[in-house]
Amino acid sequence: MTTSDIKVGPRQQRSVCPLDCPDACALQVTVDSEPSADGTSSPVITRVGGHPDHPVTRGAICHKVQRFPQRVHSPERVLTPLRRRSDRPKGLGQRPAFDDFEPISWAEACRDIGQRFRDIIRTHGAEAILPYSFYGNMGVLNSESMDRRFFNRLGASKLARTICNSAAAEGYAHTMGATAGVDPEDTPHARLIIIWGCNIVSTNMHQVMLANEARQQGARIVCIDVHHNRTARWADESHILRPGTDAALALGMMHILFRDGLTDDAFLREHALGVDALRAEVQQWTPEHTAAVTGLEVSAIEHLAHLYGTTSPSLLRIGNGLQHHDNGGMIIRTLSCLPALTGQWGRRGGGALKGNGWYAQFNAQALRRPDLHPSPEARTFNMNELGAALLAADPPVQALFVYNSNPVQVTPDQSRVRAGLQRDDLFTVVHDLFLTDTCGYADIVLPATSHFENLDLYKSYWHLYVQLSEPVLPPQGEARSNVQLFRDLAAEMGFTDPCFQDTEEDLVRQALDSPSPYLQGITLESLRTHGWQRLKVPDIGLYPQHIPTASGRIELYSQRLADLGLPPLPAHTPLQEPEGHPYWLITAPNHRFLNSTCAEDEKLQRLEGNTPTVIMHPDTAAREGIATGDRVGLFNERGSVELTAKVAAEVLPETLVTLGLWRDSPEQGLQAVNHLTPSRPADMGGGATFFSTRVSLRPATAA
Ligand SMILES: Nc1nc2c(c(=O)[nH]1)N[C@H]1C(S)=C(S)[C@@H](COP(=O)(O)OP(=O)(O)OC[C@H]3O[C@@H](n4cnc5c(=O)[nH]c(N)nc54)[C@H](O)[C@@H]3O)O[C@H]1N2
Ligand SMILES: Nc1nc2c(c(=O)[nH]1)N[C@H]1C(S)=C(S)[C@@H](COP(=O)(O)OP(=O)(O)OC[C@H]3O[C@@H](n4cnc5c(=O)[nH]c(N)nc54)[C@H](O)[C@@H]3O)O[C@H]1N2
Ligand code: SF4
Ligand SMILES: [Mo]
Repeated sequence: MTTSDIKVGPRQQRSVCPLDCPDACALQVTVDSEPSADGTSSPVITRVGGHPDHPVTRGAICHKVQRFPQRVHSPERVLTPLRRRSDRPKGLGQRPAFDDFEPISWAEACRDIGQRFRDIIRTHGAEAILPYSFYGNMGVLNSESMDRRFFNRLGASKLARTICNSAAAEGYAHTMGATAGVDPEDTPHARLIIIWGCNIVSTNMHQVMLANEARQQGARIVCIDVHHNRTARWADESHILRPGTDAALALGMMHILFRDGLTDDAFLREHALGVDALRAEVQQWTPEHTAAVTGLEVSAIEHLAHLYGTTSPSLLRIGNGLQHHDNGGMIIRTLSCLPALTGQWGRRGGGALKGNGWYAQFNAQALRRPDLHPSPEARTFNMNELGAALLAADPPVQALFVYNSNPVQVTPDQSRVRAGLQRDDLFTVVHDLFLTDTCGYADIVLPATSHFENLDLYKSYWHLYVQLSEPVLPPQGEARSNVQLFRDLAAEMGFTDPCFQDTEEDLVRQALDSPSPYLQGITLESLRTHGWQRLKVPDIGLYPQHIPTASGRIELYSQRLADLGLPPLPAHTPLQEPEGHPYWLITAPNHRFLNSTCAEDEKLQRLEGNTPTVIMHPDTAAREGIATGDRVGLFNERGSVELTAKVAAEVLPETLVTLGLWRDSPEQGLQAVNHLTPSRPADMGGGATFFSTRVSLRPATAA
């Protein structure tokens, strides 16, 4: 009997979804074995589903991740290190192909990188090297441990990881002190749920399940957005306003709450700072003025304020979309004042939820070792401004190391990003599972493991469970995890610090060795036993007993903001994009891609309609002479793309919406929307301003 005769049945194994999505679903993976050519057998994932026992995600997962067996075992995966062939120039707008590269060994790859890094450091100093990463894999080990140690020890330039939530994080903290809010498991207690700039049907599906429970008990669900999106269609009512005017709406609601005696004055006296100043400030925000700024009807504003002022507990689920604007920080700062006005904090299900990432305070010092950096004052680049970093930094960036991110697709002002990457003298290394468009500019491509192939520790930035994910498969081909990669590069560079010898288990222990009260009792061993554990967050969260602002109160007035030269009171700052182009363009995520991840999956593309569309109001279509199905050019000073028109009264006449980060296509031409988006930083946190984009439309060509 040979090994292949032994029938090994499928087994079930626990895992965690690694994608940058609030739900951080617990997965149940079916692994079977497949005979290999050499007579042995190798494990294959045949099914990925949700783990039924997880208290929040409860066995339900999205379509994207149900497709992970195909993704993990895809013939398109990069399985060996690759070096660009000398006769294949970088980029030039082509999609990268395996043919552009020659396979090399890991030893050669590490030697090439080490040699180039040593040369650059000798000639230009280590700050000529720039890491570029985000959360393509949310695992703490593979996103912010050995990698950070390596670049710190190297003395590289630093990266401000601002592309997602940094304006909101700062804006929310100015009011509430920390990125912490309502425990989503308390959602069913809410009687009013306002989903504000958050497309939860696509981006946070378990928030929908929890809100449906509230709805069964009589809760009303309101959606406030610039697009009548999937979530608006599911909600009980939907309000469509002008982009970037949400702070104005919140100020108008506050005006009515004060005017009509709908505020909880006892709560405000005890827990808030600056009530009188705010009351005076919002005098000017009459319903008429608010309507003129937001584009909403006066009656809608009165209705929203009264609903909010008379329903309790009320939950604001604040999204990421509305903070991807020039004024994004101040929008979130302003919205987060609302629950205090009606005294929601401390009532189960009442308050706001922008994110809960603050609670799981893993030991970042131990994981990332910032103390290893020889010059703590080293220059920092805002990741949104990658184009400028590559084209205009002085002294220049000589090497870029990309992992856990696909900047050619996700970073704003893509044409400048591509122009920067096109530089012949720039040495670019990309570590990924696939030949992304960023690999089209790489000198060296390194094969990354999927998260099914290594141990990692996960938190959610929404629910309150920490999870451990054990490997389900051995590394495929010659793939190496981020942890392994940077351990190997540290050895190549001759770094002898003991921290570069740490195993994955060591790293998990170090992460959990934190003074945070919320992590007490959570250990590698207990996670191994249970899979997940709830953070020790006090019942009903922090507020209002423990408000981690400087004053210990909810800061309706913020001295810190005044000191920064920003309005100390909640404010509406009109968007700054220069005139000249008539439309706002909102480039939000779609249902079936996860940023640029999954955008290469043809089945998911088909389900998304095969082609990116631009949604426009019938009046706009009539004025521009465009019909559904026409190809439409969108352009501004940064670039142009061509998309397919969808005419629908889902947006205001001044707004255009397109969903999903599609790749430029050999057949359909330029269609990656980040050709159009601005890289300038938002008002707070150096945040991204993707949605403060102005564009013009070009005459359509008939379909
Ligand atoms: N299916 C899917 N799920 C995802 C992702 C994905 O790409 N696809 N991405 C993941 C990531 S990284 C993140 S950060 C989250 C993001 O998920 P969300 O928090 O839902 O944020 P967005 O989808 O960016 O935008 C939400 C909504 O904001 C609206 N919006 C834009 N501008 C404004 C405005 O000025 N005011 C108001 N009120 N609304 C506005 C958009 O129309 C959109 O409907 O989702 C995660 N989950
Ligand atoms: N126009 C516009 N642009 C946007 C947005 C938008 O709404 N509109 N959303 C923005 C937001 S909120 C975000 S968070 C960013 C997201 O930007 P990114 O974090 O760059 O997101 P992804 O496109 O998912 O790319 C992640 C890459 O990491 C790779 N990867 C996955 N696991 C691993 C691993 O273990 N190791 C390595 N080395 N690689 C791995 C994946 O294959 C993928 O290519 O995009 C931003 N860009
Ligand atoms: S992408 Fe989000 S909803 Fe889908 S499985 Fe992952 S965590 Fe769950
Ligand atoms: Mo994000």
